[in-house]
Amino acid sequence: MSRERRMTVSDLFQQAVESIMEQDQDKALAAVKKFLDGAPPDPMELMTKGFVVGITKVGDLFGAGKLFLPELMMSADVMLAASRALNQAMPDGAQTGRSHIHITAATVKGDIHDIGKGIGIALFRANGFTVHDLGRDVDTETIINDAVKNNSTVIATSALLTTTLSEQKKLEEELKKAGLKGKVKTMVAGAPVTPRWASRIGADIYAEDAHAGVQGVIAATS
Ligand code: B12
Repeated sequence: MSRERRMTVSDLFQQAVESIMEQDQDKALAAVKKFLDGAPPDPMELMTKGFVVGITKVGDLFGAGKLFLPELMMSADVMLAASRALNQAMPDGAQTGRSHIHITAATVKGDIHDIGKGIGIALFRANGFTVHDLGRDVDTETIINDAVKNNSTVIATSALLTTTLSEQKKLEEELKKAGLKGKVKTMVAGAPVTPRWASRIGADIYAEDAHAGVQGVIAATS
């Protein structure tokens, strides 16, 4: 890749960051289009090096009381539009021979954050897994029922609030009660989730990010 090309790509990362901070959907989608026009080997790179950086900055400003909920919501909307546009460019995982591996995915009860889950699911699908996306604010019983119905190999949950982390613990407890612990592997993810939390509650896989999630499923099934 030439030096000039590298500069262009890093300019697009910067444009993506700014689009989230400025709540500017046109700017975001223009960055996506320009990025995809360059036929990047990893379409998600614009997400991780651009949009995620932007939403993290917005979250920090919100946490510090320098930005308010309506702006946070508008930034999140821009983020979701960018995610959808990038997801469409993800490779089709049909040729991988992994479609028999089912994953039940959800954001836990009480939590409506689903941007990270969306990225995780896009990568799971691009890697050939069959994903049952239950959405957000999903209770434990619904998650377990879906995993049983679809004979899922992995249940992946996302929690973004310190107050909803306990739902991941509850899932482990309910799986134990139902005699399913070990039969279906659990993956925990979300910004406040740590390897320590995962091991404390007895989760099988900790996914720091979407790529780690894919590697975790591959390791659990090979
Ligand atoms: C966007 C956002 C929102 C949006 C969510 C929109 C949506 N559709 O998701 C909106 C505006 C709705 C929102 C609402 C709220 N939010 Co909010 N939000 C955020 C923000 C800024 C970004 C989250 C995000 O999408 N990050 C980008 C993604 C990519 O990161 P991620 O989710 O961590 O995902 C990565 C990994 O964790 C992992 N991953 C995550 N899930 C999964 C799933 C799978 C399967 C896999 C494989 C991997 C994976 O992979 C991803 C990267 O590859 C965070 C700040 C932050 N830094 O986290 C605050 C934040 C989480 N929110 C916060 C708060 C307080 C709220 C509200 C309570 C605000 C309010 N007063 O109403 C409400 C909660 C509503 C509810 N009941 O859930 C606090 C939480 C504080 C705490 N200690 O719990 C934060 C930390 C902001 C802050 N600094 O104070 N929020």
